[in-house]
Amino acid sequence: MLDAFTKVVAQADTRGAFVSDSQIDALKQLVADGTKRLDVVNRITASSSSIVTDAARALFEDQPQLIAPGGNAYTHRRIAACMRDMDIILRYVTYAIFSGDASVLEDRCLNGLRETYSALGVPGGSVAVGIDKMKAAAIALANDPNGVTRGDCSALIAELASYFDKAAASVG
Ligand code: PEB
Repeated sequence: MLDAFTKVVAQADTRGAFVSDSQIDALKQLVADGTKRLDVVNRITASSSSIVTDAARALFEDQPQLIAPGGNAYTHRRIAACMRDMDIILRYVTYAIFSGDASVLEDRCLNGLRETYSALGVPGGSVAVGIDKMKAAAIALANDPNGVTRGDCSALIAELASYFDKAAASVG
């Protein structure tokens, strides 16, 4: 598990080189934008349960076969497992945006998830749709200009989107 700083150190050390000017510039920018990053983490964290619940509800509306007899989310036990999975994935996305690096998400959440789902008969494509719905909600929240100093958050939002896309692609 790396963050934006340890990633740069690991890469430099692999080359046996000092940290380069361009790497330092990129990290300077990351520090300068640190408050925005923490705001994004805070906002998503504070609304995590509604992000998950709304996304699951919308997923089951779009794909009612999931909660019908024979569906992978049929019975409350499986609906609960499904919502728990979405909550776990969202939690790891917040860790990734917090650290500025995808490795925590990749190593601790997505690694082997496709195989787990295929063994359990969980339809990965449907999980990917659920992730996409969480992405839309999280981005709307992160991009909401109300109550914060306005500034350019486009790079941060693109980074956030990329973590959701990575999660969706790893199961879809
Ligand atoms: C991954 N999910 C399930 C299991 C595991 C995970 C390991 C099996 C054990 C259990 O039931 O608890 N666990 C989860 C995860 C991490 C982890 C992401 C990362 C660190 O440790 N079914 C659907 C929907 C979808 C779904 C499409 C969007 O129809 C999910 C939600 N996951 C789902 C369901 C089960 C499950 C388990 C329904 C239960 C399957 C079953 O018991 O038959």
